[in-house]
Amino acid sequence: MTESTEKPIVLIVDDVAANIQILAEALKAECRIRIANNGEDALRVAMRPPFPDLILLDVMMPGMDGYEVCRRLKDTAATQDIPVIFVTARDDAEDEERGLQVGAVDYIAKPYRLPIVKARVRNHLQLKHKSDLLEKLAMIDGLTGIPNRRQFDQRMEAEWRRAVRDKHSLALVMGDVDHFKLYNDHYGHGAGDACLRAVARTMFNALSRPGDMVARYGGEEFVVLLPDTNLDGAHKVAERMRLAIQGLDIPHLHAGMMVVTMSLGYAACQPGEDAVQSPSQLLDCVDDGLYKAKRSGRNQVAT
Ligand code: GH3
Ligand code: MG
Ligand code: MG
Ligand code: MG
Repeated sequence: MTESTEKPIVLIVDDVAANIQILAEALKAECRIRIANNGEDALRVAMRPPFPDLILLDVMMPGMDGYEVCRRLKDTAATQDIPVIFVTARDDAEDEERGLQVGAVDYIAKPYRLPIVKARVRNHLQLKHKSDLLEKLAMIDGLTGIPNRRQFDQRMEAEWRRAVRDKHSLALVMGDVDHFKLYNDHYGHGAGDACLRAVARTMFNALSRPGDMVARYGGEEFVVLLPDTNLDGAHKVAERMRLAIQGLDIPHLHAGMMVVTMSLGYAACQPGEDAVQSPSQLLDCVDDGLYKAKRSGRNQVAT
């Protein structure tokens, strides 16, 4: 489900319009209904956002049958987690077994009783909602609420492939809070946590494009992913972030400026056409920049 307040989307697939009608009528109070009259249409609807939260799928249809539709949904990253329930007149055990084998979560044979269909749909929608929530939580850093390293790694891989395909540049900024161990030692771990939250919020607010991303990479280290951005653009973002963090004016008696500051490295490359051959090599570059910024006295940016 995209929004917890929005009704879930259910796609009903059947070659007989009257069959769709019955199910749609039964579910429309609780769900937003999408329909498809054949397998090809079903795949088209299912593979475009907003994705359905559940699919009710007929087996026997002219052209592509329900088993094949299900198999293809399960083979596609964007749709493989959408629960599929077969609703079909084929009621022998072999058919049911086959339906479950191709990845359906449930199998309802006709004649069915509508209240039971509704209850099963509701149950599977609830499970889907919970697993969506868990997946989202697994991608978020618990302390700061921004994306975690796991989400960063996934986005990085995707943006790298996209940059190769579109011949775009790709840039990274890596920031590390200066003398943060001393900050914790002097102000306490609770204050340290609050400081990290403020730093995360500030970096997030310093992003300017919708495709940009800032993630918590490790303890007091943050990484910024900048698609379609060159070295000059990365330098600007890094410097904007450095100034914004210094501007927070968080007292830090043991830091050079007497306030919390950050050192940042930045790097950019042309994926597929460059000496930099992989996401991890670009990360090495940005790490080198960060190391340089630290060595040159902190509270600065370097590449
Ligand atoms: P430098 O300027 O060279 O980066 O020095 P530093 O002290 O920041 O670097 P160091 O890597 O030695 O210390 C990082 C500190 O960050 C150590 C650890 O206690 C603190 N830290 C890491 N994660 C968290 C966290 O989640 N909360 C708090 N409060 N502190 C954290
Ligand atoms: Mg049919
Ligand atoms: Mg560090
Ligand atoms: Mg540090």
